Amino acid sequence: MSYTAHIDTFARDNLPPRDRWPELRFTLPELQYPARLNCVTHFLDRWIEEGRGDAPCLIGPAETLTYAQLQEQVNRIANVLVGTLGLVPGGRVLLRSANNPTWVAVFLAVLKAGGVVVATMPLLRAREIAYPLNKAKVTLALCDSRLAAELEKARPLAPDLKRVVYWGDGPPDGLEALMVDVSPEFEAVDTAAEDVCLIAFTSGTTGEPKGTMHFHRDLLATCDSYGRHVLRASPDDRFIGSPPLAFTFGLGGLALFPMHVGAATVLLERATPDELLPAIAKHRASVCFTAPTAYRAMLAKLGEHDVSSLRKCVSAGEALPKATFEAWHEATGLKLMDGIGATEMLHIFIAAREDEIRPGATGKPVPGYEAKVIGEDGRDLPPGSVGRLAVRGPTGCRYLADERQRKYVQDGWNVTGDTYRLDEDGYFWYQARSDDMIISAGYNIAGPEVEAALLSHPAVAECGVVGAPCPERGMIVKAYVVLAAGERPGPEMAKALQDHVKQEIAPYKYPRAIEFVSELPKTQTGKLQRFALRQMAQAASSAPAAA
Ligand code: 3UK
Repeated sequence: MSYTAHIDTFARDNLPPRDRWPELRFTLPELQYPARLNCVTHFLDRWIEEGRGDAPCLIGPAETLTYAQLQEQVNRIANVLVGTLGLVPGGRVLLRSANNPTWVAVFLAVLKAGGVVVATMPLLRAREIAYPLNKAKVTLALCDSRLAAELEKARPLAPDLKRVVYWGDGPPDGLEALMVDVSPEFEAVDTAAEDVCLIAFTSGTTGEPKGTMHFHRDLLATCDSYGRHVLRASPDDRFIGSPPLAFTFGLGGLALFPMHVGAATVLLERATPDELLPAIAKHRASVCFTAPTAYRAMLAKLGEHDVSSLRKCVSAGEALPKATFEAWHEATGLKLMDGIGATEMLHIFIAAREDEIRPGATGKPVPGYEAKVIGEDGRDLPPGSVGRLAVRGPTGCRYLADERQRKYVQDGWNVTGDTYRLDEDGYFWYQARSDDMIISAGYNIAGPEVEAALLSHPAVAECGVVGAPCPERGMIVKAYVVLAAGERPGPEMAKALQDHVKQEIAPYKYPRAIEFVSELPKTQTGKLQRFALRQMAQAASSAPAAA
């Protein structure tokens, strides 16, 4: 066995066997890493050593932290984790909060102490929080006190969770109180480049979310590939955006990329398009990360805000429609930078720098990555054909104890589940998701999970949930519902079912459209035909609106 700093070896023990990993390739000089590294040294400690400790780092709702101030907080939290809370290298820590400076400080502290962060989306409900707690065998949670209710509800469902420390409203045993009496110094644990430091959960198409495991090296590799070669930010930049830090799109765009170049980042707890625009103006932000639907929504209100500070706008999470690219260019003079990323890959692997963008295409493989289009049989397809996207590079998929590893990684390549076309010039053109995932306003939503929530309502006999096309959100969640005998269809029933789903699972997953039907299309073996439902949804949305 190679070197590890982990004393608790759960994460390492539950990596897939090495022969099922994707081939990891380090083809650029900047992707050559030593066998031991703690990425926090590069993201944080380096800047203080280089005399740049007074540069602004995190701009939050209440406070701005310089790199030196953040380092002190990180060190104190790391001392609390190790000294007071008994974290050992390799131990998993659940992190739960909206985007704010404390999220970043706790994240870096866990990594500096050799621990593993398990991040959860702030909107998740108790059952959805319990799943990663149990799957990753988490014993310790750090949580914003404003999100205490659902975590407390999750506790009886997650027996391994022994201790929860809250921050925010100053309880006597809260994080702030524990930080007072500890040292502001902490030496980074000498982790291996391949020690796991992050388990990020994806929402699966069927059933359970998948835990993707990332190493210290991966967090640097995404910065040395996409960050360095495509984004090309400078220390003077101010980053801003909407994705949760618990989603790797947000982690990279709002924490890793800025800190890798010593820039500042504005962290907004709420970042709807209506909130993002004034924040860009107020903070004179220069680099923005959000979903294509948010750019589309902001377009209508651009005139009311001064966004002249913007220099680079990154769009990811779902395909960027050419019309949105063109309208944004028209309105701001800026070219939206589309990029496809995935939780499994950590961040973006196909994109284009501004001067190489071809509107409508996602781009070319990010330096350090290779991509190709393959057929159903796994063989390479020539340019022009439509097929399955396969990629490889310095990062790649390693699921936590999950058989679906065999599906995502084939012949050493990551097969993302997307359908693409490669053109003669090497540009990749997105076609569709190959599977059932509904991507609505940048969120991934699994139909079966919404179905399960609907079915727990007594009035629902049967249901099927698919994505229906929507100009604003890309897709909306649409439910086809067969009611139980004696129940009356209508707007009141639809509203009751929507409210019910919002109570059961994260509210953003609720079905925005509900259609009552007398039966669902089924296969001979009794299985729901999603394909047929999608066709119905498609036909309904393209039909002229009923008078
Ligand atoms: C889809 C896109 C077309 C695609 C993500 C940037 O979205 C991210 O991660 P997820 O695991 O979903 C991955 C899937 O989302 N997708 C993402 N970006 C695009 N489709 N054009 C795009 N530009 O189906 C992909 O397989 O939620 C995005 C960085 C980090 C991320 N985790």
